[in-house]
Amino acid sequence: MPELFIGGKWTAAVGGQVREIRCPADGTLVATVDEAGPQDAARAVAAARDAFDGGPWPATSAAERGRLLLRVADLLEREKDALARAESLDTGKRLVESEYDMDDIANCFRYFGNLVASGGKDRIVDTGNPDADSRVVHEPVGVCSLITPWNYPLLQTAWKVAPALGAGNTFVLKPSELTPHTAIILMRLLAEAGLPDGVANLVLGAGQSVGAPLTEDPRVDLVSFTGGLVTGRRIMAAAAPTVKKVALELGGKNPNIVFSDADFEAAVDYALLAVFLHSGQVCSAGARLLVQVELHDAFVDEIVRRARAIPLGGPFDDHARAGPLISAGHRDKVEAYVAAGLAEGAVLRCGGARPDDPALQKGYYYLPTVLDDCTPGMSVVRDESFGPVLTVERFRNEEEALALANDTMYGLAGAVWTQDVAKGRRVASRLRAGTVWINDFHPYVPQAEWGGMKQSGFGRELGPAGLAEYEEAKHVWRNLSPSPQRWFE
Ligand code: TXE
Repeated sequence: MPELFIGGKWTAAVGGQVREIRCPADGTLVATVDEAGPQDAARAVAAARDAFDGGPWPATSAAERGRLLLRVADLLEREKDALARAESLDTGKRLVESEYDMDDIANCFRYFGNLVASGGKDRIVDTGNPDADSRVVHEPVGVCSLITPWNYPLLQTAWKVAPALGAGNTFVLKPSELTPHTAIILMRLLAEAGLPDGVANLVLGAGQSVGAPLTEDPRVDLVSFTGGLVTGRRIMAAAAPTVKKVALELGGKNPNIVFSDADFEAAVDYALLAVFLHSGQVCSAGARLLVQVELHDAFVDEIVRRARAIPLGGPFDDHARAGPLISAGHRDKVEAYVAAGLAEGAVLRCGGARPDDPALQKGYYYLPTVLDDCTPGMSVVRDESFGPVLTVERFRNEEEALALANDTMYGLAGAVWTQDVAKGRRVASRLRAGTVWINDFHPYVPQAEWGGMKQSGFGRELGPAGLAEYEEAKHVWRNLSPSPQRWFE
């Protein structure tokens, strides 16, 4: 069966192109899928436009839209095993991590389903004028281009698709060309749940040939993008001529601040989780460890001891705790950042190489790496390496910790470790980031907004604001007893 989904039909690419999808853990061929081009992007936008302008979905009641999202959540649970397996084959991620993701994805649909069905957002405005009826209602934005990355393929998709549908929009989804499979399954489930034809459309392919047209097409009203900073800047520029609404989540270079009064065991454990989860390919990864000088030696020694012991392996290796990087090119990039850091004076404490294990040679593995004695000017500290690379900097006091933490163009997430409640709160309030954890790292819930400050982007996903991104507020004023005003007399 062809893999593009346009106007309710499965279709091949007009140009007849296909792409091989290979598992990053060992390079084996997962499948060959249709590779769309600009004409397919245009067909998909046309279908989404028709479904918005003339189809039933935007006018469907909020209660019914909410019910559909709840049905999708049930179907996602039913297909959890197949989805998790597909996600792991595409990404190389451990199966157990994909299974966690699938639970979160069903919960995301459930959250937005309930939020939408509960309604209550529209309001009557008290104008003080008994002859006027003034209401503010919420309507869908229109046709949305949803462009997603490869690190959490279906999760990032769910954060966009669930609120976009909940608000009554139609969309064209373009997942990363490296990880298309769970998006294909999602389309089947949306159709099974009863979504009308043309509301959900899927095109697969490269950023330049399929993604870019989705950001330029005048028939598109909104672009929601999660991915890299450079692509985000391009998308913002591409959306400007037609003044589309844009929401961007562009990653981070997130500080993890550890004060000397932190709970040592817990802080070490979470510092490892912060940076080495999914081999660092997490937008909120705690890649910059800022540690108070008194604690530095003992803390970093323990991190290094434990980082050396992290077993690497493929998605179905029960013994593995971390997997490969997404591609050979991405591993090259990570290696270049480490090399630059070392050239600039960082001290290699562990890792900094590919593993020797013969069983791992076909995958894009890279050892968990700790670089000590880092300074704010180093490129490995400033830029998102998006790999298993922890940089360590020292600070003397709270002011210095905050100055280092905020010395970044990004502002997605950050954490502070201290047993002093007031200090934790003070630091949290002064961190310029969209999410702050105190004595924790990585948890999120669909009820709470997610997004960045500074060049991590703008707009929010999840939470009530995550739904509002896909809505327009409209003021409707009704004059109950119109009479001439005679303004010009
Ligand atoms: O991302 P891209 P890449 C960061 C991370 C990584 C870097 C580059 O630092 O090393 O980005 O990764 C589509 N118009 N993040 O190159 O290009 C592309 O096809 C429209 C952080 O893989 O941003 C894919 O679907 N779309 C991040 C999506 O954009 C375009 C997660 C993301 O790919 C396009 C991933 C264009 N001109 C990487 N060019 C996070 N925030 O979590 C590409 N795309």
